[in-house]
Amino acid sequence: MGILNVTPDSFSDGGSYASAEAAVARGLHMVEEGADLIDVGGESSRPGAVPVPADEECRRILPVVEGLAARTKACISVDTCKAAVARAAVAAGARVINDISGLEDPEMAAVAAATGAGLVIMHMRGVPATMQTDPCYGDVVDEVAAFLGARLQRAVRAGVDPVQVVLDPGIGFGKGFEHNRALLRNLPRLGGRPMLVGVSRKSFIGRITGAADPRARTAGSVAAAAWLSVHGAAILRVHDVKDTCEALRVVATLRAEGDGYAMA
Ligand code: HH2
Repeated sequence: MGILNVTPDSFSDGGSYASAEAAVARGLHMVEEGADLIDVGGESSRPGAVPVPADEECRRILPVVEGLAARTKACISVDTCKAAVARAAVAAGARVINDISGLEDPEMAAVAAATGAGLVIMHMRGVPATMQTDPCYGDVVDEVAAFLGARLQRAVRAGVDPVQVVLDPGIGFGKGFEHNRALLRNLPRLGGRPMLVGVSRKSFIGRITGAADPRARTAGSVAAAAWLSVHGAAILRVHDVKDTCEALRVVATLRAEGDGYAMA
């Protein structure tokens, strides 16, 4: 899943696209580089970010979703917490709703049920404005698993088919370094649906590699993606599509059986 933020303030790629055409071109480029999904977002969720009104979010994303839908068969997802924005984006051609709030908007599950769109349910503790202020858990893996299970049930009660749903531990969303590490090491414990993970260029990576600038975190992000691809992640949300796809191809080749050699 390639990240396409049409925001002025995203932590890594904010303000990168001066026009909808430039954003569409970037999305198409990520498809050429190997992305199966393009995640279009119009509201930053970086720590401390302030909410964006629905009409402004629509103004930012709809021309990009429409432009991409007209020009690629790749799956377009919309990164939004608002049911009204999700509904408009699906009408414009998005096929997946990526809800980082995990269904806080009471109408969100109904939009997925009515449209049949894929639904990413992510765990977040608190809201972006305050979520990194001393997050505390007992057992973070148990608590996130319980939250994701409960929100999956909420979706099913609203008429969503479980096969529409992908779950996400929400790396960096109301979690400290050790919380993130525990979640990444325990993806199979987090629920009965495929897992999406977004760790690309986040401060979790910078804390390990020492890279303060998010754009200098590519190697660390690719290493994490490669590791996650063999430890329970089904979808990886990334900025650096080409590098990640190359790493995943190497991992897949090394894992493939049939060459007559046993694993040591
Ligand atoms: N992370 C971000 C945004 N959306 N969606 C899912 N499902 N999982 C994630 O981990 C996730 C997400 C934050 O990253 P980014 O979009 O690069 O930055 P910003 O929120 O500043 O726009």
